[in-house]
Amino acid sequence: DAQKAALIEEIRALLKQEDAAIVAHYYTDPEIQALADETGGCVSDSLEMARFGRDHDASTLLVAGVRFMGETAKILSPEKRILMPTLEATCSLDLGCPAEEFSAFCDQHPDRTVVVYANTSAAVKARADWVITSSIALDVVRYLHERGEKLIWAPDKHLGSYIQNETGADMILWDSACIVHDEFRSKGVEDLKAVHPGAAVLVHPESPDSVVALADVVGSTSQLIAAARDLPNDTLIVATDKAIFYKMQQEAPGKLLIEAPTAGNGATCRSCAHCPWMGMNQLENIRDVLKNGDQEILVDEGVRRKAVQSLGRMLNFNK
Ligand code: CIZ
Ligand code: SF4
Repeated sequence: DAQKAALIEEIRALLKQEDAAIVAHYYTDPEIQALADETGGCVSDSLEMARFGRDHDASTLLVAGVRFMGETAKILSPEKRILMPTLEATCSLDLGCPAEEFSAFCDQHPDRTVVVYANTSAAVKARADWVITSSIALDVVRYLHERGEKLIWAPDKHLGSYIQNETGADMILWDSACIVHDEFRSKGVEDLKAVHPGAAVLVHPESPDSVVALADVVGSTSQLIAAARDLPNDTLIVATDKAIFYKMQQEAPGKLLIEAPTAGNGATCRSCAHCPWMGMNQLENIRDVLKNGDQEILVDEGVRRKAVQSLGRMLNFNK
């Protein structure tokens, strides 16, 4: 509508004026992803977001996603101004792994290499030896396992357990979960498969083991989007945040995409397959932060210097 078109025009002008680029995650609302596409920004998974942020020449990055993604951008590009639509957008995995408690836990296992998921605070990344995203997790853990290293893994227990099963690595798992993916249930996926016997099942590894066990493809958001495009199946059952359907449907036109059921529905589920923090990113607060510059990500320089090493290992990792 006309009001929205005017808002988008206003944002476009502000992006130019502020020398800013937008990078948005696949779980943000479709209109945010469309905006990032339209304005020459980038829509991607968290590894690609990190690379885009580091390599783009804009002096301001507007990170539409959740806080750890803004912090990662700041860690990799300290000279850039990093803005977010709202600093209140966090993640249950980040919340579930407080830095002091985690550091004390690592101290109890000094012989173990500390590997953490990108979905953590800057301080947790600073304590880690490696930071990894879901798109590169298996490759890195396989490599460390082959070198005989024993690991601490944090914070997502489902992703950790999936990696452990796939690689056979010796891993102690931190006990935390994503409130979105933790709600998928194998029963619901099995029922859907009975109705659509030709369907392929695509699962993000933050989902419970019993759901991962039913998957034809397990992967990060960008890996699942590629699978939706490349698989021969016309029908796909997808267990991840439903905002991914925007990009997935573009990449797999004509295919039937079906949401995997969550444990609850409507009034009873915590997230109903859409991350409440990703949903805090809106056109209005994108406009506001470009005007006011108030929701800026800052990271302590001592923390940043340590975190850039563990993140750098991932970015420089070659299979
Ligand atoms: O927050 C998530 O669940 C992420 C980072 C997913 C992904 O694979 O990009
Ligand atoms: Fe965190 Fe889950 Fe939201 Fe991703 S979808 S930001 S893992 S709570």
